[in-house]
Amino acid sequence: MVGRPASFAGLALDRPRLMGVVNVTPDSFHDGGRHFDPERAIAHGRALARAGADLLDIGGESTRPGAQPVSAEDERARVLPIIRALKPLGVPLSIDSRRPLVMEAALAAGAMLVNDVTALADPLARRLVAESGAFAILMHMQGEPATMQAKPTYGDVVAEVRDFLAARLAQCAADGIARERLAIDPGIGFGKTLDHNLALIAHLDRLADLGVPVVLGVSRKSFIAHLMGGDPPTAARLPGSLAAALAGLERGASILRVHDVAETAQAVAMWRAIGRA
Ligand code: HH2
Repeated sequence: MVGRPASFAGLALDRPRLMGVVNVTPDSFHDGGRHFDPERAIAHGRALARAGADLLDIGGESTRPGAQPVSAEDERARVLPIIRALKPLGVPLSIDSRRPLVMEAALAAGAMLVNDVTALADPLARRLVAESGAFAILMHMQGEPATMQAKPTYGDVVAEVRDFLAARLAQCAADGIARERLAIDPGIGFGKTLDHNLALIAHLDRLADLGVPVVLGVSRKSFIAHLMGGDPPTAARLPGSLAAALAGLERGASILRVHDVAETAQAVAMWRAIGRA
């Protein structure tokens, strides 16, 4: 058991931090199309910051199951105006991308954090993060978004995700990225069944033991619908999202990646107050 990290991306981790999601896409699984218009994306980012977001994660490509990739040029054109407009807020900005070209442009425009669902698989991405001094989130995914939910298979999902993230942390260190600049994420819903997702949240402490901050993204995801044995639309998945988020905090998550910042902030405030009482 190692001590918990004190800070990440300039934020003290003495309390849970909320990363608000700004999807500048037509097809994201929950809010696709809602903030595709740049003015709407910018207004949404500002609203999330007012609601208490500690970080804003800006994405220009959906990675939902079955999503088709977009070109790096299109992705860059979607996110850059949003990053430039939100920069003056003073809230740390994250670029949610797996493409070095997009990451590089986003960092130049004012982002300080790379959130990569491929955990910096591309050596160019690792070099970029090392040379720029940016922060990065390494997320686990089995397969590719287009096919990852076809047949997710693990022996021991918690051990395999932990081993993957430990190996990628070591690779990043070998490539010159300071450990203090890295966080890890189990990648809920990325090549995982309901049982895989539940096991990863239940045993998140085993990831936290790696000694870097743990990011958890459960917000509105389909495992909540699967638990209920049907398909409640994403609009009806807030209660399950909040319950899973608090369970993650109990087990060592430091940052929650959420669509609903105000609602999550209230749930976290109550959870903390009870913990202190
Ligand atoms: N989930 C999504 C995207 N990026 N990054 C991290 N670190 N962790 C996650 O759990 C995670 C992520 C999927 O959510 P969203 O961005 O809302 O949907 P889409 O990929 O359809 O745009």
